[in-house]
Amino acid sequence: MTDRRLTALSALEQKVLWLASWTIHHANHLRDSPDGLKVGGHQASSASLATIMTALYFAVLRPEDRVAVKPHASPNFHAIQYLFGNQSRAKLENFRGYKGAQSYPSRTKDGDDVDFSTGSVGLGVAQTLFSSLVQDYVKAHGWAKSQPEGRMIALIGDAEMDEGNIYEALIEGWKHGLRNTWWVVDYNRQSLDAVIREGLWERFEAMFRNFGWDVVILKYGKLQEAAFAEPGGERLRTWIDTCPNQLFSALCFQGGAAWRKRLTDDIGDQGAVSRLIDKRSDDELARLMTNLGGHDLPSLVEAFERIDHDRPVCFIAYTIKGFGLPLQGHKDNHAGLMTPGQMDKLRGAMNVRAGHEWDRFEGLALAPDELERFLGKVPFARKGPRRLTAPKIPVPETLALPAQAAMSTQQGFGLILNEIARSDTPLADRIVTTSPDVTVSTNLGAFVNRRGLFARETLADTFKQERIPSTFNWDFSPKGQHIELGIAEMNLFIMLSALGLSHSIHGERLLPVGTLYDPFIQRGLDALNYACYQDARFMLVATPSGVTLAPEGGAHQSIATPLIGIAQDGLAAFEPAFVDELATIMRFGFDYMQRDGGDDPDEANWLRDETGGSLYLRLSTRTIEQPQRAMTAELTRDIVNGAYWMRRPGPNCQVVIAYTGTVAPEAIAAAGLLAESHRDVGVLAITSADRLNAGWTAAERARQRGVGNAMSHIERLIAPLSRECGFVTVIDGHPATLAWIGSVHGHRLKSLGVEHFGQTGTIGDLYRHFGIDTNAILHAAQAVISGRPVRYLAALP
Ligand SMILES: Cc1ncc(C[n+]2csc(CCOP(=O)(O)OP(=O)(O)O)c2C)c(N)n1
Ligand SMILES: [Mg+2]
Repeated sequence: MTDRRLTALSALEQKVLWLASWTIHHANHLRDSPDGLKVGGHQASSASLATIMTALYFAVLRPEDRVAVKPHASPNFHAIQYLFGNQSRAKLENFRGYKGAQSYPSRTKDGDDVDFSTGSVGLGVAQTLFSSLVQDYVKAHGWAKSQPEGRMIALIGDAEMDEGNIYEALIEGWKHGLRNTWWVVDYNRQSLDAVIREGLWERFEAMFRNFGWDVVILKYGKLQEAAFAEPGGERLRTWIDTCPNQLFSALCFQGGAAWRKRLTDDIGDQGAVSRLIDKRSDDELARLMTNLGGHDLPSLVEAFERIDHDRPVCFIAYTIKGFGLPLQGHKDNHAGLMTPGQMDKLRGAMNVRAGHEWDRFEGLALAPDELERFLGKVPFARKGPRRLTAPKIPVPETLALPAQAAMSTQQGFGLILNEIARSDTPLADRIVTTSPDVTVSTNLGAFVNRRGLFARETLADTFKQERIPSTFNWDFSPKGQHIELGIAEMNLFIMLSALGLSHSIHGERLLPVGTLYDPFIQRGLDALNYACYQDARFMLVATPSGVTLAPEGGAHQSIATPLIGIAQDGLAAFEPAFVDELATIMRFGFDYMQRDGGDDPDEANWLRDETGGSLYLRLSTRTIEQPQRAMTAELTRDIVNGAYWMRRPGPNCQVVIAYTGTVAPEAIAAAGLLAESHRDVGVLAITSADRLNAGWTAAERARQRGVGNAMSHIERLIAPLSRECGFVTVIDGHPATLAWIGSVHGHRLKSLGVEHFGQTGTIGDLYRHFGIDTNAILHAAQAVISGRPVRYLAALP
């Protein structure tokens, strides 16, 4: 590296460390913080990565590269963007404040070009891997020709490597021939609570090599390398190599005199090495001992630039947590904060005048115009903001509906996708399906038969070649449109997150459809939440669900997922009962996924209909009779908004049965029986408790803020009912999903659903057991109707 480059990079490294520290200090001590909350976890963690991030952002990265930054290094990231002119002083001053720079880099909430959000450790790491696989997918399909291949880079805390989802991703990456992925482990040997186990790097090294990764260990800086070449240097190296993590950290904290004492005690009577130690001042000795690979700009830049292949690389970079700050190395430093006195000292050491703390080039050895020129030439920033866009893929007015008298929604899903797969449309070409080893059992088989599996290299189905009859054609090719995953559900969600950001990261729109068994949403829930937080766009199809899967296994029954569907931000949840509803919802979904999420949703469109989002369809394997009806514009709109009258209540309606999903036959049968004793019974088909509920709360908030005429879909639907009318709700899921409807206009309501799971049996057995069958609905109706008794009641089990 030339001297000029090194001088500029060193100046910027100093500035990153300063600005990040000042940002945190400002948030803690200089901003009004009535709740007294302090910024913990950032100071030491950021300092640990300051050199590595300087090397990457100011020297190594290219505009097409994408980075997931360790959550607590977000002050470094914002400081770097500030130096590039992409982040404002106001946002830095308001770090962690309302609409200020975010604690953890956020794609959706930060405005300074964050590539991947981080926060829940481990997820951003895996996201880089899947994003690289998606880049391969896009390239293999002949798209994004003008966009150079980027490297997907994760900056990882060493304790973050404890997260299991990283290893699940590693396996998946190996299966798919992962390329262009760099993981840089900030090996500071400290976590939140403690100093980590000895020798962990050896396990990491062996494991990564095992999975075909190149491993680069950055242990010593240039100063150390030079000292090792001096007489006695080898002895010093051996001492460093065998020094326990705890002791090394403690000495880093204590500084030069402590290093001298310890080294002299341990190896100081050995001639040459004594001279090596003695000829250095305390400061020089401390600088030498803390000159680890991860804090040495020339070593880092060289190591990164030496990579001349596209195989994945793991860099294990030795660092010191809190490097360059008075809390460096202390085992309690995770939440450590610098005192105003310490900050003054740092300010002095960095030549920053009071009142000039935010000046970009204050106190640096290099002239501002020279640094400005250097920054102007930094490759990473040459193209400006790096977010890409992609046009919308047209979605036909309607999706072809399978014509079968009786079907399950799961079966219908497979048939609808099959029809799309047969069509020669951009919609069909841009759909990419993926599933964690449940492709066939969630009915994706027909789509995969037509559109093939994706792999960078063609691989024919041996069974087909051998002419062994099989329902499924398992051919892999670069043009395939199904990405087969192993069982790990976390991988499904992070894959959907990566596929669902393709328009923004790779400049090519994909319409991802992922399937899994409904209960296993809970296995991957944090990753699903992460995908939503990043505003990735996908259609999640979960089937089978509830206790309706009956004999298939009590362990697989899902109860909580309808509530997840309501509560998960960024995800519009639907649970259709009939396949024509499903086709309507999927049609809406492919459009909704592509709507522009640029703005925050406001009170008027709380349903995010303008901003769009992802979808969750909870489907079932239960075959039920399909209604023969025309899909009118009104019905379409109501299905999308969350509910419609399956049987419109008359003027004397005393009871409404509101159902969701696969219990439709029970609800309709109960209404039929009730009609014999009670007039005008209504049946409300709820296709989305989520959207219905969101609309209601949004309208209420709007009214509270003065929009007097705001009215939601559910309010409008039930407005004609008298206050005396009772409600029975029923769902194969937690009864709280629909219970809130009683509060909309103050109706008496009984909510039926499932609260315990694990029992197997036929659907009839289980509906009776859990009290969601026709008889249970009649009992509940009896409880909410005043007056005449309900006929046909049998005893409940
Ligand atoms: C899934 C998850 N669990 C726990 C946390 C809380 N947490 C944040 S950072 C951290 C320790 C991180 O240690 P390391 O990855 O080594 O980074 P360092 O602090 O050394 O920079 C923990 C436990 C989190 N952010 N995400
Ligand atoms: Mg650490």
